[in-house]
Amino acid sequence: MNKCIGCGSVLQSEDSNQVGYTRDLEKPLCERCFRIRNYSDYKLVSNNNEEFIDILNNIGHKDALVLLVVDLFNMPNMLSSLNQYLSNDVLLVLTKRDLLPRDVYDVKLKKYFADLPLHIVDSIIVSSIKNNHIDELLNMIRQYQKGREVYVVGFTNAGKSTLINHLLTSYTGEKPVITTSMLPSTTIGVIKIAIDDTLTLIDTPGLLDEHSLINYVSIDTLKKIIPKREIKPRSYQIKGRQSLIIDELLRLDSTDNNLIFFIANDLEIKRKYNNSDELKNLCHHIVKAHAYEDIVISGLGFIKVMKDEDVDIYTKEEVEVYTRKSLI
Ligand SMILES: Nc1nc2c(ncn2[C@@H]2O[C@H](COP(=O)(O)OP(=O)(O)OP(=O)(O)O)[C@@H](O)[C@H]2O)c(=O)[nH]1
Ligand SMILES: [Mg+2]
Repeated sequence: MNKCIGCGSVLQSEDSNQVGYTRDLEKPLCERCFRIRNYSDYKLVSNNNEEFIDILNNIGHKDALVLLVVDLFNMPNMLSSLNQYLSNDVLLVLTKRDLLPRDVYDVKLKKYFADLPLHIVDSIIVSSIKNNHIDELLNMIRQYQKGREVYVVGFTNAGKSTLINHLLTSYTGEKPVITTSMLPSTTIGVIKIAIDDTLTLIDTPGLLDEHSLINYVSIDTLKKIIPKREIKPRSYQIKGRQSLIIDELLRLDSTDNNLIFFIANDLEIKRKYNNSDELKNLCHHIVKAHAYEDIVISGLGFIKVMKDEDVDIYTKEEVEVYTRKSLI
């Protein structure tokens, strides 16, 4: 039973619509990985969380160190639910730091996660793309490993495989092995990557956040909503009643407030002063936001609210909209 070295799926040549498909079982990569790597041709696979949860439960029953990788820009609301599966020592790796404004204090970001109901031995803020704090991370892994296996877990798209590739290329000089992409469920099975004789990192498929917008948009839209550079916060002084509209994705109605949007720079925000019906066909949420809270639109970003207000939000039905204490 051969496995694809890029995504960890079991290679098969029977069904081109299933994961692991290849015409040539002797080749190391499945067709989907080959196409992502060579043509940036992304193919969405449908997945459910059952297998992922089995993997997490298995890890939870071992004396292993867990690196929990969290995307600082797009962290899921149900992060704390991971405590159902993981009783391990957890090293919290907050990644994609490059996407948040530089002037935010790292201490503040770390403090945000202080109450996570997991056995967190330490935490670190990194960026795989910008190579920030990767040496410190490796030192921490070695410090807390204590001869145990090291599993890299988290939600899909958090950047787990990118981080492992980065550690691999930095410390061994080898080429990246694991397939990465902006699509959910890129990694399908468990993949072991040896960094040296004493350290092997075990990549795992990410849990799906079924409430995230990334599951419900086309690949072209996905390219726009996933930020590639540091996000420039966009501030809107709302005088009277106004609507702010982002593509076909979101409408926000607010009165006399000050709102700061943290979304990808490529997304245009249109301001409307008249009471048009644009996007009112989308699912309506009345969000009770308090001053200095974020309204989070799962998968799209967040909006910091400066005054208490019941804000009207219209977005796709499947997408979760909620408030949290402000991250920034
Ligand atoms: N800006 C930025 N993007 C990153 C960083 N790390 C990963 N990414 C991007 O995040 C996306 C997802 O990365 P992956 O490494 O495939 O994520 P994953 O957690 O392995 O996802 P699954 O395999 O689906 O569970 C890719 O588009 C990466 O380029 C980072 O430090 N900064
Ligand atoms: Mg992956």
